Amino acid sequence: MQKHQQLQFAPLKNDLILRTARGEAVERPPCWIMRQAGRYLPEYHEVKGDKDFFEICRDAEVASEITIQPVRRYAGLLDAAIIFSDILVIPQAMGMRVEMLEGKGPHFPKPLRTIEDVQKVLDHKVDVLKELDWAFRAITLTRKKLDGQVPLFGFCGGPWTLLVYMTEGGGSKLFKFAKEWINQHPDICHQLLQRITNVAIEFLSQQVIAGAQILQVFESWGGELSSADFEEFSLPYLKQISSKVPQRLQELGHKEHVPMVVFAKGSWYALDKLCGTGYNAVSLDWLWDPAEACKINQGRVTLQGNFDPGTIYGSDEVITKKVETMIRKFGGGKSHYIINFGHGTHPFMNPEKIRHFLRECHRIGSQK
Ligand code: 1CP
Repeated sequence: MQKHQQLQFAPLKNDLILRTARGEAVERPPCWIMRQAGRYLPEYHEVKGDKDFFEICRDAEVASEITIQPVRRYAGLLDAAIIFSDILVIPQAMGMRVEMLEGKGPHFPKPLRTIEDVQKVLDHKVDVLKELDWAFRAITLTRKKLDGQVPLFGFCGGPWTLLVYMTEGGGSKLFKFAKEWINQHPDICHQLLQRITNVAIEFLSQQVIAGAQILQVFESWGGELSSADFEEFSLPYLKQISSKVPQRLQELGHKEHVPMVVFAKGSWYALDKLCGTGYNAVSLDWLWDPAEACKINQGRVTLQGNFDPGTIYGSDEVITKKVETMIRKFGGGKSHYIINFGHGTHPFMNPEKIRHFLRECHRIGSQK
């Protein structure tokens, strides 16, 4: 067993999201927003300038500043921070080159196209602590700077979503390469998914050791799989992550329970199974009618979501009305509910509209 000394941090002043994720009754639903740090905030662009995206992720001082920016701007309105990083740091740790093209998104100059390409990745031994040491340093520094204001999320990409990026070489519309891989070479895909899963388990566990207090797994391309393929190529790996991270944390001497959230965007057919997969919370995209999702969940887990991010382009009145409906349909928000968007913020969003959204979530969520 690895010897490990637990880091000491300031006590939490706001543990609302942790209590909610554990299923406790709460005074109001906690709020945070996927991609709350970054592109829509002028203060992010000021700090980023023309620096490379991954360069700023690796700079603990800058990454922690960007993580805290929304917490500072929306003082008292956000109940969690999420570390500024990206899901693609796992493929990087596995030996692949990933660039972030300005205005275009992620780009892999050498995506996995042949069996030999995959074999090379499988042969590459990954030392998570060494390869991702910058991520742990950024988390520890952020946790110190947060000084207990709100809990800090660690995260990673779901194994299937990472396989998509590694084979497609970037974002995709048709998923031609990923679909070729799973339909022509399912066995080697399983080997790759297993390897990604192993790295993800160690990465998430070490994020907690570094200071993360809650974890989210982003299976953002879940909805590109059929129900049967989701069961084969995504669900078993998501399940391993939720069961093995707590085991690994025990080995590492971490005593507190760390809530885990899963977001499988578009995988509506899998909600019932996801509610029984060992995660404390399941995040829903905005296509869900919350009442339907609650019916399927039957109180097993905390649900998170699912405001249509596009509503932020509407008037304050429309935002208020839709917040009201959402909270009501999630059962009023006094337990088993975390407010979030159904997906991330967009670069063009007006930060003041987001403030209105958060204020209304607090006001309506606090009503008796
Ligand atoms: O507040 C935060 O959430 C910041 C941390 C964060 C997270 C959790 C970033 C910063 N990215 C992510 C996760 C992430 N990255 C996901 C899962 C969540 C989701 O579905 O949105 C995905 C799919 C990515 C991949 C990625 N990284 C994309 C999507 C491209 C595509 O295929 O459609 C893009 C554009 C990025 C770059 C990126 N990551 C983060 C930011 C702020 C940016 C934009 C960089 C910039 O323009 O400055």
